[in-house]
Amino acid sequence: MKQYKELISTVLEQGNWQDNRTGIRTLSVPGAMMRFDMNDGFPAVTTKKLAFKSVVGELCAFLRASRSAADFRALGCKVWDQNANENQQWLANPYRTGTDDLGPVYGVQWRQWPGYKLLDAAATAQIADAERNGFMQVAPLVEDGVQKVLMYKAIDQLRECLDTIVNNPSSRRILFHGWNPAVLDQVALPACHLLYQFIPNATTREISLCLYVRSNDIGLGTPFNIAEGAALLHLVARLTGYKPRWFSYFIGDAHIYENHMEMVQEQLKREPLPLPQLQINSRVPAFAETGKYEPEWLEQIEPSDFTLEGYQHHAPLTAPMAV
Ligand code: UFP
Repeated sequence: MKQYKELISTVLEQGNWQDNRTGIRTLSVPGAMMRFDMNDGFPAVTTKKLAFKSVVGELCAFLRASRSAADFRALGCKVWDQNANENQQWLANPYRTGTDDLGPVYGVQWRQWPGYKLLDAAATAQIADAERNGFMQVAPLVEDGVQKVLMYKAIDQLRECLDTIVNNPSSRRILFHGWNPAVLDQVALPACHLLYQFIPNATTREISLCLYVRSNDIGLGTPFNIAEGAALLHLVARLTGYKPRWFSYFIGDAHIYENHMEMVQEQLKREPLPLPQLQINSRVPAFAETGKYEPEWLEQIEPSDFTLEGYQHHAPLTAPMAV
């Protein structure tokens, strides 16, 4: 995780102070990138302790399309409590359904993106094709004097990625998106890590992931998000018969909060330690061994199915999260 230290140094040396909605200033750099080779080990931060249980808890909750902080807590992840119940803007949002509700955050978009089509009622071939593709007719309506049919499908973007990795690995369109403009006003937090693209190589049997994060809190968010993306890459690789390889991590607004300076400075003094290995429980079938494609493990996997082996780290460091 030398690259994490380099990112901290870059922001400290080249960053500019910026104001933002949280009221806590940040030192920010517009655009940063890191690339991790999974052959070097699992990219867990070593200059402090990674909250690994919370990382895999959140990942499992996303995979189950959870929208309640209670579901995240039940899986071992408390990081959503503040966003659900302390952010004044969210508390006043008419779409919030009650305590712990987060709205249709990440996982809902990953697994149940609300997709609509408005088709001419006369275009029967189009309607039939949409129905074959899983869309259903929800309502007839008239637009500009033309009779139309409104169709709906909850799109499981992640499942479609896995299907494509298995059936058409040379595709350069294997991606899922968390940024749904139609629901930005309905969520406790618009997606930060938002564009995931898988790149399998059918010859080497290696699979890589490119992730774009629009806004990243380098002190607290970045180590968490790197580990979560890498764990997802390992899981997808296992379920589709590939070996995880490169994880490229792109950041838009890369920032360090003013009250995190001590935490990051302390890490610059520490030497990175050898990386651990990620193990996924053998009960989760490896396609490469069984020859059976079982994508339903996406929602069946438990946080306890992920283990970090040989994780060495320096003393834990904490700092307040800006909400
Ligand atoms: N943030 C992350 N990673 C996440 C997440 C949030 O770094 O996974 F959900 C940070 C980035 C930023 C704040 O500091 O939370 C979100 O604020 P904004 O929406 O104003 O960018």
